[in-house]
Order: sequence, then C-alpha cells, then structure tokens
Amino acid sequence: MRKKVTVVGAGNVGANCALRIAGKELADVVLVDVIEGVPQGKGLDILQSGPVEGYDVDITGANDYEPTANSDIVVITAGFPRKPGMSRDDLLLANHEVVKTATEQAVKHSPNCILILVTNPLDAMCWTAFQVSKFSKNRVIGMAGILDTARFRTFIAKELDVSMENVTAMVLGGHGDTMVPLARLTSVSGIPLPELLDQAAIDRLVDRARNGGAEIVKYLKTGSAYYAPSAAAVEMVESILKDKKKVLPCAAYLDGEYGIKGLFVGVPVKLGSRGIEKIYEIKLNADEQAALNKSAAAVQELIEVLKPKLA
Ligand code: 2OP
Repeated sequence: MRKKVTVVGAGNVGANCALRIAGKELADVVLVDVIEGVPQGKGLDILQSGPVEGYDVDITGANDYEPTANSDIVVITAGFPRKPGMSRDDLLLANHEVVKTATEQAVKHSPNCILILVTNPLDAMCWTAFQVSKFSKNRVIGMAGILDTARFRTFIAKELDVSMENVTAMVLGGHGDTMVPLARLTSVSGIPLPELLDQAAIDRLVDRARNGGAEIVKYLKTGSAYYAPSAAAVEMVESILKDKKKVLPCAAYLDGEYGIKGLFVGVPVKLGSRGIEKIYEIKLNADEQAALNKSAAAVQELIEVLKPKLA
C-alpha cells in the first residue's frame, strides 16, 4: 500500500513540500489549507505535472481533515510568515493557535502518524504540537537544523570553492538567533573546517548562517524562505518513510540530554520509521555548552508564554 503524507498549509513551504514529495514518489499527498480552493487548485496543478515529470502519486487538496485520515506523516507548515524586521519569535501567539488547531485535527484523523513541524517559532511550535497531540516524544519532530546546516554548508562551499556535497556541518540549539553552529564538527570530506579557514572567516560564515532566514525575508519582503525549508522537511519525510535512519539535526524533545529537560531543541537524531530512534549526545566543550544553554533559555522563555494557554 502507498504511504500517505498530509501537508498542512498550502502556502509556499507547504506546496513545495507536496511537489517534492510527489517528485520523489514518496507518498500520496493531501494538501490542507483553510483558504477555500487554494489546496485544491495547487494540488491539481502538482498532480498535472506528473505526466511530464514522470511521477505517479495522488495529490489532493482539502479544506478539512476528513481526507487526511490514516496519514503516515503530517507535516505542519501552516502559520504566518515573518515580514522584514520581525524575528521568528514575533509569530508566537498567532502561530500557536494555528498549530494547536492543526495538531488537534491531524491527530484526530491520523492517530498513528508522525508529526513534522515547520511553522515558526519552530521549537515552541513543536512544544505546542507535543502537548496537544500527547504523542510519544519520538513522534513529534521539528525541521530546523537541516535548513540551518544547509545554509552553513552552502556558504562554506562558496567560500572554499568546493562542492556543497562535500561539506557536512553541525548546528545545535533553537532555530533562532541563538542557534549554535559547531565549526569543530563541520568538515569538507573529513577535513575539519578549522584547518581550512581562519577563525575570522568561520565567524563570518556562522553569522551569515545564523541570519540566513532573515537575509531572505529582507529580499522577499512579503514572506520567508521556502525552497530550502521544503527540501529540508522532505529529507525528513524520506528518511522516515524509507526507514533510512539518516542522522540529521532536528528539533527533538529533550528529557535531560545535554542537561536540558522538557524542551524542544535542535540536536543530531536518527530518523527512521519510528520517527526519532536515537538522540546523539555529543561531548561539548564549555563554550559550546554555554551557547547551547543560552539557546535553550531563549526557547524556554517562549514556552513560559505558551504554558497558560494550554493549562
Ligand atoms: C527560515 O529560516 C522560514 O524559519 C525559516 O527561513
């Protein structure tokens, strides 16, 4: 039987997720949005690309969750995007309501699904979905680290004039200004980054990766990035559906790992058919742990605002 993925939110991120899932023939896709006609229209348009692109999956659009029943994965992208000058955290209360409703509905119709969150502020929205779904912690996962490392990898490849495919990178922490790119664990075909670039250059690239989302918002003016975010979310979908067990940086619920408890924060995880199958605890030096603690504290602040809303 074919796999089924629901994508909630038929905006730019959601539609591109649907397109990429179809392009890779990973699953049938149901695109859900509150705006009448938009998921149906985009769904049909993506479906009609099939004969040209050579994929054979079903794509449907809906304004309710009935057609999403028994999805294997639900990707939640719905929510308000940033405008220039806004931080991801400025979206907290509005997107909390969107994610709460989406989670309630998704879980009602697909009680056995795995939830992938994309909506910002990402780490806090994972917490909302986790509380509302009451799912086990391995089945609620946030997309951020793959995107943040993709940006870091891109900038490193450009700087060194090497293939992006050869650059692997590690970013920990929240998907925000306090994210923690780890140059020590970043390499080009195994060559540690600090052997290829001096500290000033590394700092410059770290800074650009950290502000990679804002850089694009500034250009677009009316919204945020969507090509790289959808590519990142679909890498997670693929690893889960094919049980590839890729080790990827994702937002995971920490229960004492890295000294952090009760929060979603970006860490390296193994993604397979059961969702998060392992959280890798890397030994951090004092500076790295301090930066991670600072990032976790920023996420905690948002959770404190949300807690009364779910009481
Ligand atoms: C970004 O970093 C939208 O959070 C997303 O571009």
